[in-house]
Amino acid sequence: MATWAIGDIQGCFDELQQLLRAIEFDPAHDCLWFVGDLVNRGPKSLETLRFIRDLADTATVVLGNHDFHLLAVAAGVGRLHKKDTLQPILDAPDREELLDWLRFRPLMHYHADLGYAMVHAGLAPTWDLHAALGYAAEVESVLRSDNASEFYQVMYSEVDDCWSDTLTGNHRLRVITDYFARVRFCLPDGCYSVQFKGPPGGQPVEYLPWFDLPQRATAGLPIIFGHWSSLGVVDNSSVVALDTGCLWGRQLSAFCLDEPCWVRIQCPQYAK
Ligand SMILES: [Mn+2]
Repeated sequence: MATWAIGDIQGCFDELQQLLRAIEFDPAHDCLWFVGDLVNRGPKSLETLRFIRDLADTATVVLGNHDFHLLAVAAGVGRLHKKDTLQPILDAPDREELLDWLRFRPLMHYHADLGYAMVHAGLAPTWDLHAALGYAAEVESVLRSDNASEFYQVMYSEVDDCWSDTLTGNHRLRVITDYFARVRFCLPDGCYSVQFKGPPGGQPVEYLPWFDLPQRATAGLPIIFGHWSSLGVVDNSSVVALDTGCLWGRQLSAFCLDEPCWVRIQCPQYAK
């Protein structure tokens, strides 16, 4: 029995299967955690979504920004971008079952026995575990409600912002979602920017990776995350970065939570 966390798949279904063979995944005994962005940009988003949905309780998934984008497009709110590869899902006979399953996934997962939390992108530095799970639940309840479309309409505003517990309504939901599903860099006061997407070093000096902020309230809790494919390997007692850029021709990674170790496979077919 093992629990493995797996990086951003983004429709790279064949590489996921190769990785599962490499870790000798046994669905009868093992569990998989997925950091989100199951779909988009890669060639087999529909196959990926069906496969992970069919894993049922064997798989734990948190939502990433590409998963949110799929939900918004399917709801008629978001528009497909040139590089999106979501059309086969939108055309699938089982699309409603797949989308319903997806919108019931959480934004954050925490497992007390294993001692790990998982998010797609990051957390606000002032949130402790309890607060973060509560803020995630606020967005989750809207995604699962009839009001999800209103939220999708505000979700895309690519503006920098700051968490405050006084935020209300859709603004509050968007800021919460930005931390969980989009954040990379923050200022020392915890405000975030969604403008800088490269590796640390290319951002203005006053910005830090969210996990490096001093006095981060979750500093004692190991956090697994994806989203930041240009980050490079980060594996310390505090955070484990799992997006190792399969979609960009680098690697798809699995990290074993029981006795920390890595398995990676190469994705050379996507290098251009
Ligand atoms: Mn992402």
